[in-house]
Amino acid sequence: MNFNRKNHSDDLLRKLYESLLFPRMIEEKMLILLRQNRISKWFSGIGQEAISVGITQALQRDEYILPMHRNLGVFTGRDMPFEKLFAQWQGTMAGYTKGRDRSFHFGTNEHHIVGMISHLGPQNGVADGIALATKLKGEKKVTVVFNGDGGTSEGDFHEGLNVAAVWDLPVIFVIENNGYGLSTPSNEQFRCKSFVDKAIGYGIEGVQVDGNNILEVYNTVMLLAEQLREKPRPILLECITFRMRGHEEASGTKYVPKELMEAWAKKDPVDNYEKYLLTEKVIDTGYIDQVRARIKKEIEEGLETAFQETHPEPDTTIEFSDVYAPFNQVVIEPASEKKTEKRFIDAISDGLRQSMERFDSLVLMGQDIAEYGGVFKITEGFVEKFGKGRVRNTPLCEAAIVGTGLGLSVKGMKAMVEMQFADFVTEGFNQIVNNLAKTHWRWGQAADVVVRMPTGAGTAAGPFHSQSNEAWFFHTPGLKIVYPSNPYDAKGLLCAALEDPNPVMYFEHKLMYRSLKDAIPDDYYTVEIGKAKTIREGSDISIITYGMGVHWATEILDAMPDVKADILDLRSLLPWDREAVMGTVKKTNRVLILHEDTLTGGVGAEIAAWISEHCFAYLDAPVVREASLDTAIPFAPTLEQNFLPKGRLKKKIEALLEY
Ligand SMILES: Cc1ncc(C[n+]2csc(CCOP(=O)(O)OP(=O)(O)O)c2C)c(N)n1
Repeated sequence: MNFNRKNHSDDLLRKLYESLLFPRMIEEKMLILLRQNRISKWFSGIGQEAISVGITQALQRDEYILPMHRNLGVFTGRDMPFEKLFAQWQGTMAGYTKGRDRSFHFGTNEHHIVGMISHLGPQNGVADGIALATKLKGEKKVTVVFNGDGGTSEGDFHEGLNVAAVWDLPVIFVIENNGYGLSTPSNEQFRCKSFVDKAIGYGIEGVQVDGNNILEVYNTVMLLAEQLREKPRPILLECITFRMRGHEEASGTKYVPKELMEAWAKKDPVDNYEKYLLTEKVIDTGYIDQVRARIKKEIEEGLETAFQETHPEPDTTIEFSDVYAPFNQVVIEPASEKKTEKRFIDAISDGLRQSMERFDSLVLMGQDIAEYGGVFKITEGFVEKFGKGRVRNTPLCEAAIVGTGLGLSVKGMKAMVEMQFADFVTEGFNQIVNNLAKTHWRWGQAADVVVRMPTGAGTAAGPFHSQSNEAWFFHTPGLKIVYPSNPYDAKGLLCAALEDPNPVMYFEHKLMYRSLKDAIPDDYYTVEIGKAKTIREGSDISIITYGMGVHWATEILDAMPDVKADILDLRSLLPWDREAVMGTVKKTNRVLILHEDTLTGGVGAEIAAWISEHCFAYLDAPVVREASLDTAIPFAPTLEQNFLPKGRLKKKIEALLEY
């Protein structure tokens, strides 16, 4: 192994040596503890330490790193208190996630680290967001994100690189090429000879290093980081290495040929560097013994503290209270009486524009939203007013963009992501349900992202441009969902969603865009999230609904003058207004829940279950639901109308009244 010390001081060389020893010695201890059954699982990075250590030491302390499960050297390199790290792995209260997530799945802004979720890939989009924030703020900083070679097959990897390339984001995408993805060798994972070749495809530079050579890693990253700080752009850094242990300890390494193991054992990053330093007389055996003894003591002390702790005493109130970032919405009334007639779509545009004026840190991202103004023209004229930095056309990559939104939040900014159609949210689903929704609860980081969802049928647009998919998100703790049915609420709820530091799914019905108008306040105002609104009052039955359901119910009831009904517009689905629901049930004793989404497992199912559990004594009839058919959405207008619930509503109301 060739080591090039350049003109590094002896002190620096020793510092790198010590930094290499930390993860190695902790791991050796962990393997013993595992055999003693004192810890439950361990993902080993033995043999790969030079990568994490070299990179972390080459960066500035406040530059973000997004490590994976084999990058202990990142954590030790940022001088995290051992006892807290151990507590994290043990799942105790003193860890970084209050016992809620395991191993390296946590972040800490104090140390500028954003740890992975189990899913391989999403970290790349988040890194883009952090890098975008540094760029927009004019900070000259680099962000580093880690990937395994296996993980590069994930779409998230591709999307993350592509966005960084197009936006010239200062991100170093590290690939630790260690020969296997779990048990599957590289030749069954990808066909490219080396990952630097992939860089060409993204129009970026690729650099390959010997990942077992600490000085090569360190020198390369020092140089790259300096360049990227001055001239922001992404770099793909391939580190050739080998995983000397199983994917996790229980899985073993039987599938690795013995000769391969032996060959790589000779390239051990710690042993080789130690030998080099001894030869160079930078260290001697006395120094090695003394450093090892000191580190051993630190590890033992940290462990002692961590082992004194037990698993957290469950407190359900606390578990719930951390689901959302704290936010007490203060409803803002319009400053004046001034009103202008606006279509639903103009109300959305107005709310977005005023929120951009209010929050300098708000960034809008979506396909075709810049000069073109978005396919529905909601952001028309925004580029002229706010500039291309804050109004960003994105490549077609919903996952990376939602991840970018989270990365912006990590840096204290706000993001709005426009799905071109709500249907395409499938491509960003993982980022929403696993990253945005869970991050605050896991390690206290707010995900200040609003995802706008042009939704709904009625335009004969077929199965993939018409879906109502709010129920997919309704089931996910950590998200909020709002769904306005009129221009006033459209503006007020959007402004409220953008104020809220939590991830909010904002559903906007395409059919309402140009068909609804109303005189709404010119000034900025907000509508309370979680608050339903009674649209019509009557004592015979309650129709609990939202979105288009409000208009269908109104139209059908207009044609049934003898029926006196409450129409309750939920407006927010997560959280939904239980008090208002109970109020109307108590009043009419007969409930019909109506929504455009398909019936099975829809929002109505939850509300019906809740009513039967909590309002049974007030019911004179079973709670009934009307919703779309349990099929995909058909294209032909006749079929589409048959699919939607409106045509069945009158009969359902009559049956409920007759019960
Ligand atoms: C999206 C996703 N699919 C599957 C897994 C299960 N899994 C965890 S690690 C792993 C292999 C990863 O290989 P690689 O990226 O090369 O990293 P290495 O473990 O070799 O460091 C797999 C399949 C996962 N965590 N995420």
